[in-house]
Amino acid sequence: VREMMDKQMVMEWAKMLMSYKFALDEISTKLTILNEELQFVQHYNPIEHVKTRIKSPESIVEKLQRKGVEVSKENAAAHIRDIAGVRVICSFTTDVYRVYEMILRQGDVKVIEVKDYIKDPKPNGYQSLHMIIEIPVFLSDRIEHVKVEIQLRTIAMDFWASLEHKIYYQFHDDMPDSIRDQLKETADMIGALDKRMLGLKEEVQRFSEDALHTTTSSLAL
Ligand code: 0O2
Repeated sequence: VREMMDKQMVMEWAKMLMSYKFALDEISTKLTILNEELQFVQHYNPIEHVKTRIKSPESIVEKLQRKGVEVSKENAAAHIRDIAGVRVICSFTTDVYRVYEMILRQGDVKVIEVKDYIKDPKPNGYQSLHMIIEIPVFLSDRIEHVKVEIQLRTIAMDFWASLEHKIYYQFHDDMPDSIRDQLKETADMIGALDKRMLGLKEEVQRFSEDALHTTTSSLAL
């Protein structure tokens, strides 16, 4: 790809990708603020960790060619919505939706599209909550509205998706049925595991609330 590009083009693409990097910085800061505020106020942090990535020029060009669109930075911005990607990993599904709601409430974030693969998993079993958002990036001479793809999922969903991604790259569309079936089975197990862990967390919470109640009642006596 770099051989295809002259010096001028490399500079222009680097400048474009810089805005995506700033958009990722903004989203990361927002998520850190929300997580730290909840930790401070409620002693609870819904986010386990956050990963960010910028698509390489090679992958952008490959995706444009796959879509049958002429390779240009204008087309990249118009046709590829995941140049900037954020993956938010939470402990429980309830946390995924909690973080999602908090992102929806951010005044400067415009939500372009939401795909809920937790409510409706993909046929292969893939689960995650996807959002395409747009955020303003304030540069020295202009404001750019930059799209970012946010993927929200639990640790268990992330574990499955990482392994499935590696297996998929080995076979592409020629995945043997037995492997495909086992991946779907393990995805169902991940769904059941997430439900069980949430139940366990709620049970632990009830124990702590009961203990607190007993302590306050005995203090009242
Ligand atoms: P990478 O390498 O992770 O970036 P679009 O990307 O918008 O053209 P689509 O189908 O509208 O395509 O997007 P969708 O369904 O929201 O999924 C986009 C991203 O979600 C993928 O990006 C993956 O990161 C993830 N994803 C979607 N389906 C699967 C799946 O079945 N398994 C796994 N492991 N991940 C999935 P990329 O660009 O494909 O890959």
